[in-house]
Amino acid sequence: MSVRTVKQAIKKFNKFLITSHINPEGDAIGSQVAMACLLRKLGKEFVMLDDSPVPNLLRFMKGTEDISKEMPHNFNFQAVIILDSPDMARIGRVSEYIKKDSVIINVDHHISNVNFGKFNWVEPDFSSVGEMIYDLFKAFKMKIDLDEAIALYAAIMTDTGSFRYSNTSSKTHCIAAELIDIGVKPYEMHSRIYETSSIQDTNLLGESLQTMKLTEDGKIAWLWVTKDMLKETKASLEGTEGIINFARSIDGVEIAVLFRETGTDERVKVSFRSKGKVDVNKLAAGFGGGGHPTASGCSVFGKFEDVEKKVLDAAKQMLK
Ligand SMILES: [Mn+2]
Repeated sequence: MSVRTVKQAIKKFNKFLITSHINPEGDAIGSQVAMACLLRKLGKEFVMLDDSPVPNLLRFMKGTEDISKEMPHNFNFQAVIILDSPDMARIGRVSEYIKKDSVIINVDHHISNVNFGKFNWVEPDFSSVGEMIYDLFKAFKMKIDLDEAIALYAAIMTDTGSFRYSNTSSKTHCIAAELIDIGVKPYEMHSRIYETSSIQDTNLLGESLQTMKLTEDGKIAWLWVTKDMLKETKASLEGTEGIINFARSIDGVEIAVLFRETGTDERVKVSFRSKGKVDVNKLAAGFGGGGHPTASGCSVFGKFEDVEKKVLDAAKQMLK
């Protein structure tokens, strides 16, 4: 399905629920608020509802203050727009409000998307859902205002790693250029999103880097964030997001792996990054996770050493 299908679907309904995935980042939040602006311009009613709170560093985007954690009373939506989520599990407890007969409009760019909606617009070649929402504005021939441009730019910038990852296309840059012409200031956006880490988060980075190891051939780099490190440094979980990039940035590394001990159970959150030769979406899928060919993740139960060995063995297998 294409942008046109989603346009037709939106035209049909008047009351929408908009949501995105748990632990949202720039693309999830930016595309949600931009989507909300578009619906408002079309004269539609909507509620934005997320499982997780908006990360503090993304609250500068206008509209984020309208993202609620609870469903308002008497809001009977006719359709739900789910953004940046490959499956229903990713939206967390928001799925409790979605009934069997609810009309779902699924807008996503994950190659692992399972087409769970009535309307499915899935574009694995797009850098971000932000890029897709941009196309939706164009399909409706709607003008993009500065606040919307900021949200779309934040979405695109986050998911392309500041226009560095292999998902960055000439179209991505053309869209960015247009958003800049509307008034977005790239240095300001970069500073707001990437230069706001705390001393605690930076100390955690130091601790985690100490654990970095390389396979003998230098193609896999991995590192850990443990519960003890989080406790010691008083860092936030949000502060662990960029750590994996340090493993990926080593010359010769094809696969970077970050192991994070998060909850109280024996669950390890595993993130993967690839420089492009290895499809880490497939690697994550082997453990029940998913994502993109160059960025993916999964959760693995078990003892630390066992999880590490299992995951690294699978990664080595992928390189063969
Ligand atoms: Mn995304």
